[in-house]
Amino acid sequence: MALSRQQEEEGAWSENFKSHHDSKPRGNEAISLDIAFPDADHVYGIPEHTDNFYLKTTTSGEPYRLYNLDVFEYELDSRMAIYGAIPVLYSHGPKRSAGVFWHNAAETWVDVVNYADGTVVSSLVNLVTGGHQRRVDARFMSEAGVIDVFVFLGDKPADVFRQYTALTGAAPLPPRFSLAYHQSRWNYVDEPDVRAVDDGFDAHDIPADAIWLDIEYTDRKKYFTWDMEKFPHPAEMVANLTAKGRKLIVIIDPHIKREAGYFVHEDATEQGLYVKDKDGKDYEGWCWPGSSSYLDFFNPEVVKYYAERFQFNNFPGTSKDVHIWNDMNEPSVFNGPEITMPKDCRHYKAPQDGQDGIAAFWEHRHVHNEYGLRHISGTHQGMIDRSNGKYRPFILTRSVFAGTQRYAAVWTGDNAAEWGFLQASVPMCISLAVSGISFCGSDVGGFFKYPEAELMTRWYQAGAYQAFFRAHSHIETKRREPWLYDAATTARIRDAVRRRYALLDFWYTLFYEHSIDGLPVMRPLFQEYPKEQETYTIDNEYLLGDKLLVRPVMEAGVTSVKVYLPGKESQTIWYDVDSYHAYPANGYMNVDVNIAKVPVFQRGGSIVPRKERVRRAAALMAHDPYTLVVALDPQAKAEGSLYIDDGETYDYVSNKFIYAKITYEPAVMKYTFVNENASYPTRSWVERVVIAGIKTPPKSAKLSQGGKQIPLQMTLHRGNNVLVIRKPSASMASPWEIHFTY
Ligand code: NBV
Repeated sequence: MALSRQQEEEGAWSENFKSHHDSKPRGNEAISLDIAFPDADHVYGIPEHTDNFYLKTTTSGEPYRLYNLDVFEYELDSRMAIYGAIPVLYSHGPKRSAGVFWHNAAETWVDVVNYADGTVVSSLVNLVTGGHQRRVDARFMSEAGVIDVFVFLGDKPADVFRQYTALTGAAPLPPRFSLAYHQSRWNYVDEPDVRAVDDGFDAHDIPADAIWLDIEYTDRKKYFTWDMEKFPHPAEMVANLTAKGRKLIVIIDPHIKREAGYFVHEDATEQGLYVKDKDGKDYEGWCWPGSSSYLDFFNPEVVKYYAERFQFNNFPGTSKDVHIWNDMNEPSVFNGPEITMPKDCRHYKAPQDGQDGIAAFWEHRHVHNEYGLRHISGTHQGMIDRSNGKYRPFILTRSVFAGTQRYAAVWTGDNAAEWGFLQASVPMCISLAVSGISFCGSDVGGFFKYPEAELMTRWYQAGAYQAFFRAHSHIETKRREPWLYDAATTARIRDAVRRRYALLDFWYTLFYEHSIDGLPVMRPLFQEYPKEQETYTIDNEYLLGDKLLVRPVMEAGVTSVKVYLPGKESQTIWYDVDSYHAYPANGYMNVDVNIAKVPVFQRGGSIVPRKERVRRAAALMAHDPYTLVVALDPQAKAEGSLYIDDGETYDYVSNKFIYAKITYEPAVMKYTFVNENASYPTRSWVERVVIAGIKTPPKSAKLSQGGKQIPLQMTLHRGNNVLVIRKPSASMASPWEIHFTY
């Protein structure tokens, strides 16, 4: 039976969704494109989902959905939309890599067919093509917009990952403290509570760099204000923290309480700064503060107004050491369709000739996935302006779009204290990392529910090797600061956090290098070993730069885990970082693990800088001495790098930093500067050089620096082929060499 015109157009010109109505003023605008990836074994990307890192054929079930949503208790192993949407997809196979960036911020769905999956479609094709065919097809479908597609071609994954960040930007160098450990909770309830948590870290000898305040610090969810009963002296509270080198991070959500007398609401109403509803009136939704409206960050006037709110005199109690957390910016609207803003809301659009009526504004439908990006870019602007461009801001965002990395770090939202969520944190962060966002982490311990000691321990151990390392928890869960567990668990958490601090300068160097080359910091194995097909589906281990391989223990009660060591063809050696025991790359091996063990391996051929003195916070370690761990390759060579600056200002832009290359070969180890006229007055020095995998130990070693020659002491640990040069005392402020004789 033929459909009537009215039936045919059902949903085309307006649509009802539960109790919501979408007026669809432009009617249907959907666009779609099919893309084939010949010679591809797998495709990756299009975060944010909880599925595996490699994408699966979607012929059964739903496509991957990209629509930024505040999903309550999101599911694991799912293609459902959650907080972030980055429409970039990569393919890879032994022959080549490719990428496609579908530049569209409207609701998007992506179907995937991998011909190797043995689905109906692919088996038909296989029948026609006569057997296994390496090919993946993808179909991008967006609800609105134009087709604006970028294609990246390369021999290997790094080529295409780099092209994507060349297009959308690499993360700028973050302030150094932000790579250290963060302590958060919804909520630290008042000033004495913040004080007690801060002191707790000292009392238990656990380093920490930032304490976080969630929404309850505000005067009834009015951002840029304080609850003056619970937080009567914010400036003093901040000063207490900064005296120990620590920072405060406060939340600022994008919804604004509609309350007479609240300055932001009054200004926004008077100056027309809110997102409009379909009829052009200020849109009113429901969020934490009750009735709320939403700043329209698409309007440059709004960004200007909002950025000014971060001026120190506009936000009393804040200083350069107060950084910002932007949550709920999908945006989350409790009474909106799918807990977000109606698609027919209106955003500002720059005036252009001849545009009136519906062409004069952006429908929310067109720009939905970009709302959070605009929010954080306003925060970023405000934080730079508040110090007249002197200090680097740190921002954490939940909503994500292409380009988010230029402004903020990302966390994976409201997970739960379950092993599955710990496991999901790795593929989620690698997927974000190849999509530009290296600065990623999950709520350590899980947001909902309570982690028992083993899960908590394993989460800290895993978090210590993820870029963004923050414990956080729901307001209704039992308190779980590290010392609230039994003494043995507290000790293991302490150990995990200290492991992070020991590697802080390594992390900082990786992020500096990322800002230059745009490559993921936390990277999938196949990025470095693109020909090794076993690596294509590994997403429970990853590399930090090209130097450390991490396989966190993410399973309950295990006494051994399988670790894949890549690089057989190039005869790579991997050194266990705890024992310096050398393992040849030979695919999978079993590694025994007790509750204290975190399987981490250093690649032979690399040098990793460490700082091993324990302090309360990163700032206090700035001038501490280094231990350089040299892991030898089969030719007894290695190289690494080190970046040093003041950790917080933009002075590095005018060359006030040291970017050093460190090389080792049997005759000489060298520390040289890569940046010409490098200048940063570091007081750091080398307190130890550890050389792992030494076959022929030298008889003597001599440091030469600034025209002086100093003989050095060495100890050989025969059992594990490790040579330790004790106290070379070379200054890191100028180049040096250590010469060996045999
Ligand atoms: O601001 C409260 C929470 C926050 O702790 C969490 O990290 C965010 O993801 N926020 C969500 C709002 C409500 C959560 C149920």
